[in-house]
Amino acid sequence: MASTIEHKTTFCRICEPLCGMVATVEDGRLTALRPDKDHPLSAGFACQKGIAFTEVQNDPDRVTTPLRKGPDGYEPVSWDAALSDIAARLTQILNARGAGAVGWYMGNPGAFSYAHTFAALGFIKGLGRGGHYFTASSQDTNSRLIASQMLYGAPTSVPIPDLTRTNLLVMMGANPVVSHGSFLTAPRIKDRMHDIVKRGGRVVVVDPRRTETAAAFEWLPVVPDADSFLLLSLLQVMFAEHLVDTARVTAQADGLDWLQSLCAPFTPEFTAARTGIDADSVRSLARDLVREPRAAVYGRLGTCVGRYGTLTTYLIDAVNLVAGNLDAPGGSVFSSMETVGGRWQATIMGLAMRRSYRNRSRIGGIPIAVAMEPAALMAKEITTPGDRQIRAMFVSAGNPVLSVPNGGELEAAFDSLELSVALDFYVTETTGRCDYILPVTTMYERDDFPYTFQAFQATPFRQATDAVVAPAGQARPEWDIVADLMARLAPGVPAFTVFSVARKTLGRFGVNLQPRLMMDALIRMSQGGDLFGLRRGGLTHRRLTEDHPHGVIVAPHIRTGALRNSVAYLSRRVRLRHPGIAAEVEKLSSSGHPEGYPLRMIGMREPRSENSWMHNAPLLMRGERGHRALIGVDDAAEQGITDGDVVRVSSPYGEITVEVMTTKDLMAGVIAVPHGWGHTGTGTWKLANRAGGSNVNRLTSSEPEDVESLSGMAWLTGVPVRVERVAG
Ligand SMILES: Nc1nc2c(c(=O)[nH]1)N[C@H]1C(S)=C(S)[C@@H](COP(=O)(O)OP(=O)(O)OC[C@H]3O[C@@H](n4cnc5c(=O)[nH]c(N)nc54)[C@H](O)[C@@H]3O)O[C@H]1N2
Ligand SMILES: Nc1nc2c(c(=O)[nH]1)N[C@H]1C(S)=C(S)[C@@H](COP(=O)(O)OP(=O)(O)OC[C@H]3O[C@@H](n4cnc5c(=O)[nH]c(N)nc54)[C@H](O)[C@@H]3O)O[C@H]1N2
Ligand code: SF4
Ligand SMILES: [Mo]
Repeated sequence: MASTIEHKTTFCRICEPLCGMVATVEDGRLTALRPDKDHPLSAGFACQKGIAFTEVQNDPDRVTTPLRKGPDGYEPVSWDAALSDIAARLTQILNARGAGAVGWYMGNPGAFSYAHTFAALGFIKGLGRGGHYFTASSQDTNSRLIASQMLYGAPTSVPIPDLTRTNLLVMMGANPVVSHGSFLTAPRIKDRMHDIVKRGGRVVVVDPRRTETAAAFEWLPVVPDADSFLLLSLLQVMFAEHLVDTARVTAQADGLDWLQSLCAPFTPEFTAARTGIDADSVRSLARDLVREPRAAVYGRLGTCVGRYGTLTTYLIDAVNLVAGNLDAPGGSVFSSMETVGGRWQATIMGLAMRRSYRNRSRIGGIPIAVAMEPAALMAKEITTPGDRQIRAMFVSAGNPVLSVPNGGELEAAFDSLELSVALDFYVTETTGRCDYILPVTTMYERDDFPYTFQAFQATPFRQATDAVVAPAGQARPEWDIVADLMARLAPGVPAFTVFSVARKTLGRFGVNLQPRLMMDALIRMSQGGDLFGLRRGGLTHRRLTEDHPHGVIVAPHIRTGALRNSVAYLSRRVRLRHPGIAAEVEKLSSSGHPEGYPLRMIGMREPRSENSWMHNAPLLMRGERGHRALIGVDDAAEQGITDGDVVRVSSPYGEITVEVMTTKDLMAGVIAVPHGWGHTGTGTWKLANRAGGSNVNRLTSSEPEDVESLSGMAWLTGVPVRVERVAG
């Protein structure tokens, strides 16, 4: 029989640019992926990870049937057997201890599936009060979100640089040439940054390492975790040199005087010793940011995961505001779907989130940022007895043993649970500790609309996709699994009873209550949408997939002069004054460095890794790739370390051994160690295990005092360490 070959247009959902892809499907099987030349933004670009996804899709190590842990390891079971047993054991735990005994951790890939996000949150909230919800955000973005909640009243109001129009882009703690951009959805981001230079502008990269991005543009080296000092001094200069357009800024914000006195002591001469950036450079950068009408400062992972992530992020926005660059073309702007009534959505969301922020984590008493508890405290939430001690954990799309501080502690904690369930397609260092692994669909086996990233689009753009292949084996989408489990729990759990009744009632009218319906409504009510028929030819979910498979640019630029829509405070004005921020400045000023740990550790993303989960794809592991750290040539020489040596890296919290390479591209006193390695054999991914590596999060702290106190962020950069050579 002749085989059928189809070419289906879709998009990649591994990282944030969401590059257009064309999938070759032969007899129902995904056999190749190539970049979509007709995608209006990615225009024929895709990276190695995106192309290699075929190998993940068809990986012989992939889990495609439900697995139950028995005395001799995992054995396949039916869905019915797995879900009935999970429901029964969960019911028992709920009856004995209540919803507070249950936790859910959703990892990074969850954010790329709207249905998954709804499922995870709906499940844990539906169990009743007290359930614990964790995500990768407390290792990634919560400081950004809380800075927004403080300044604009809603965590969802996150400004991004107006990439396509700016003439001066200051990038702090981001390496988009490798990461492809984060909280900034801009396919071909490197080209877009080169465009800035081509039109006569500048890109300044503030980073302790001369990264791939810094090497391509201007590098301004900074001591890890010292960005707050730099930003305070930029503000100090703007005020001291009377560069501030006070009328403009006071029209947008309240508390400018307060901010001025907050930064007054931080002259560039004072901060130079802390940041490694001389006073003249600070002064000229401050002047440039004010004088260039199209300038923006952008911070990302590196500025979010230090000890002062919320403060640093707050100060980035404050610099943009004070320099006159907030909500201005080419400045720092608010992208949004421009949904009808969006301003009121932000207001309601803001109220709800500011309310939930008053709740505290059981361990450590940290405010609950955006309804997510600090994952750094997850192990202690599992092991510390008392009311709301976690006894059952669900993990979806996450590998927290490798991604959360103090991986060793978390491993032991997982082993002590009464029930643990993973929704994943690999047996990993985390899922491999769970009682059950429930097989999920990959991104190409589900329909999607990248809801999470709509507010970060540098060019307002919509694309939706249908599944391009059927689920492998018995894999199911997360939403389906959760709905099935909910139905089996329903009788005992009130929220689920309501849910089941609503589903059944709507079902009678032919409506299948699915998150897709909500996405469709959102698309229809937003910029370019059909407004439920009021705008002829406008977009719907179906029109997007059928008539616009390559996606649609809905506006050439982000709308500016619309700050009021993004501010959720009833005043509609940015709020600068916050005692919590003043307290952080106080802490910053008195911070020190522990003795015996002369170096500071930073992270490093690699072009051929995606956090922990793509080390099993042969294409990405060519050339005997392994885990390697970088150390500066001078620091290496001092310890007698040469290329390829194995070193012991110790912090006050733990130690690892890792191979190092020396480089001239690091500031003195800094070592860079990639995360996501440490495949030790709990997982069954053969290639990943062979590559091994070490879990860098054995060096990071899970002590409540080391969790950032405003947002619950994990402390992942600028960690004090020392290095000793152990072998050649
Ligand atoms: N290839 C690849 N792409 C990825 C990922 C991946 O694992 N691999 N992961 C994805 C994920 S989950 C995310 S969140 C994004 C993140 O994407 P980005 O936000 O671009 O983050 P990173 O690439 O980690 O770059 C952070 C930079 O901050 C620097 N840095 C560290 N500490 C400090 C500091 O104290 N101050 C300053 N100014 N800089 C500092 C580091 O040297 C590094 O260059 O990338 C995504 N894209
Ligand atoms: N030291 C240090 N630690 C870090 C970071 C750092 O820079 N330095 N970065 C932090 C950041 S930004 C992040 S985002 C986190 C990431 O941390 P996590 O999200 O906890 O870990 P990942 O490695 O992304 O694991 C993703 C898991 O999801 C599975 N998966 C992939 N696609 C799907 C899907 O569609 N559905 C389901 N159910 N599963 C899927 C994969 O098989 C894998 O097991 O790590 C954080 N940890
Ligand atoms: S850059 Fe990200 S979205 Fe684009 S192909 Fe690579 S992994 Fe996929
Ligand atoms: Mo992330």
